[in-house]
Amino acid sequence: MKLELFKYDTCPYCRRVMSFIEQQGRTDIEYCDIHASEESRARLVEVGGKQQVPCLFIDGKPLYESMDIISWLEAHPA
Ligand SMILES: N[C@@H](CCC(=O)N[C@@H](CS)C(=O)NCC(=O)O)C(=O)O
Repeated sequence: MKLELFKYDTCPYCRRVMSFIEQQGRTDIEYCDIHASEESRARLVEVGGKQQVPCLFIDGKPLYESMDIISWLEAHPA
């Protein structure tokens, strides 16, 4: 399963998700920083329909909302 987290580092909701990922110790998530990469920002808007972060792409399917992302990660450990 391919997991990509669209984020930027000063976003508190992104930090919440990233802290959870660190706590879980999982390394199967690729980070896509929408402030560092115009390609990532454009892909988020194109696929997700909006620029809101955090957004977890699960095999290319977008999941928004930090608490929903955390719940999904909790239910699907690496
Ligand atoms: N309820 C959302 C809030 C996310 C949110 O407000 N993200 C901000 C950045 S900190 C954002 O992307 N704002 C721009 C937008 O919504 O287009 C969550 O918990 O993930």
